[in-house]
Amino acid sequence: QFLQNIINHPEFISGDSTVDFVKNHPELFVFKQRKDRATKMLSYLADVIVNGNPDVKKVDHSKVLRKPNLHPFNTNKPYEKGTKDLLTELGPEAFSEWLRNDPLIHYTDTTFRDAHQSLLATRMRTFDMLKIAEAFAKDHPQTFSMEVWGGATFDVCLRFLHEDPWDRLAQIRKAVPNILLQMLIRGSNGVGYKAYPDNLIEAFVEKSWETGVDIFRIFDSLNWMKSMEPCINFVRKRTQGLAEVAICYTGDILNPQKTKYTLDYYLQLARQMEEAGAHILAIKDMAGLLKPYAAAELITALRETVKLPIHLHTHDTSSVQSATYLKAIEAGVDVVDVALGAMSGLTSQPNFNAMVETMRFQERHREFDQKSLNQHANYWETVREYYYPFESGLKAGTAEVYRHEIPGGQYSNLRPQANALGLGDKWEEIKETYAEVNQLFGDVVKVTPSSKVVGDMALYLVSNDLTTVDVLERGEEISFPESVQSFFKGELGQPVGGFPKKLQDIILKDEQPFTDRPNEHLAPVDFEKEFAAFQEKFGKETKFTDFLSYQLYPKVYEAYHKHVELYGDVSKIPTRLFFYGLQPGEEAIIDIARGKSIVIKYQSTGHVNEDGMRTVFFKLNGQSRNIDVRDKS
Ligand code: BTN
Ligand code: 3PY
Ligand code: ZN
Repeated sequence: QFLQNIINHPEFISGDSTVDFVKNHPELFVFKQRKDRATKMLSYLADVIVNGNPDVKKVDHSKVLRKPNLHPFNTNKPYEKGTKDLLTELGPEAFSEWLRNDPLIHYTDTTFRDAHQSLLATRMRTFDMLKIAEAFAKDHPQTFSMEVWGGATFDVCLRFLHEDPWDRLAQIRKAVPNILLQMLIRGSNGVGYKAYPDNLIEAFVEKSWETGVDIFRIFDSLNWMKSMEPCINFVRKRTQGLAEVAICYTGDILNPQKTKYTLDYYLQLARQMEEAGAHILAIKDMAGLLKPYAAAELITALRETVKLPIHLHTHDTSSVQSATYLKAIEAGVDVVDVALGAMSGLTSQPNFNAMVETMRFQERHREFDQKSLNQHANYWETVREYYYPFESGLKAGTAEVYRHEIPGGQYSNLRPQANALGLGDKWEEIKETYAEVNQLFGDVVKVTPSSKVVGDMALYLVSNDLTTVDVLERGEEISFPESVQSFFKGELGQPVGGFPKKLQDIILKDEQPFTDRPNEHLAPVDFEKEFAAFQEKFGKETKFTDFLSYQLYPKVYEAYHKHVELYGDVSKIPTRLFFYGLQPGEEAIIDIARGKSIVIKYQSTGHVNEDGMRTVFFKLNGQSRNIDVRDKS
């Protein structure tokens, strides 16, 4: 601040300053506020106290939030060896072979990624994960992997939680050195919603591996091999991790009327993935459409078709997906994705605890300490309560999903989006329109980002009182949402069976679509030049990973960076305080760095003055500290 005051002084800027400049200007020593770490944190809390957290639309004052129920565990207990150690020992090829031949069923825990993406709009904070991550790794070292990164978490981390996603990954890695960590990557779309230059994806993959990712679950939102191939190669070339390539499952292979996504279609795709260098084959059933008897057929046929181990992922939107897992396990699937009790079910994954128990005394059972698994689930039950503003409101399983085919991760998002557009009471119509748009588009694979295109179109039609028939009959007069235009231009790649030509002409008007990889139209990133320019703009202390975040999400990163300048590292703030602030008289101890904690006591807030400001009175480590905040109401 002092230095800032000097260098911004007009006399100093004009070059008129002398050696006595500092002595002649005592006012330079009057600092508005010393913005140390603690003050920044107080500024954040003061703002939440006065204005609320802008991400929380409605605070329920009657909610009683229990203290997170963390069971006591011995931090001195050593880590038992796990799959991460095995991968290091064997290397990816031999590891893949080992997995394929291991007779017992394996489990991937999705609690840190897909479970909260699908139940709580991706809002789970690093703070709540870190409190239990080490205990999980020590209590359940026989877990196959933990999905902890990628998908929508990257964006939401920066945009809404104001956290550095790379830092989250590094910290989880430190707490979990023994179990494989996995991420979800959208092939050429990385962790974004559009195509990125190939060399950016390459750098992203390499840094992700260095920071802690072992398994890269690679998919393309249209099941387009061409879009996945570069990413598969980057994982093989730049890392010693595993390329897990995912078939996105849609439709119903048992329905003879459905001729697009047939068993043969999936088998052929699996062969191409094996040829492209996959270490593991994943079935990514993002909407939970894979029914039990279909799973039996699919897994049996896949085991005969490829030599790869098979990893099954589903969402329990219909509530019957644990039956799908049972059938898949009988048919020889190698790994299934589950989430800890309190974070499971409905649009999330099937229940880890219950699945383990179901398998007990069966041939393929893998032993887990059930009492401990339940303790972990209980922790999440209490933590989940803090996130009530982000619950989707779905109360029971629904067979409607077989009609609308909305992915679990999108479901919890589409509804608030609809509410925000004032379409809350048209939810039924939106789901139905989603299904109709899918047919209009030629029955496409729907998963991020293609699912977002279908969702945008459905919202657009409903809010403008249009039908899919109107689109075909008088589409010339309609200006379609940007994401829809971009999709039909080929910017997300090519859908199975191509675009419906007539509709494509209507939407693109005179524009020409492309049919090759959208990435081929993008200039590669000049890392040296652009990283230097980035540091020029955001400061020398920024890291290469910051630069990658910026490349993927420029505006989001910029806002995040500004937030950090104002408020510091808010990831250290306990979740209840982060979302709801403190109550008058409340005291909190916050660990702001390793071995360094501060005691904050919130006392009161003053009246709003003529400039629209309020003073928030705190005690920081027993000393008075006042923060002025603009009242935005
Ligand atoms: C899916 O469609 O398969 C998953 C959707 C993921 C939702 C994320 S959350 C933030 C962002 N905003 C959206 O509208 N969708 C994504
Ligand atoms: C994502 O891409 O975020 C998904 O979870 C897709 O299902
Ligand atoms: Zn999923």
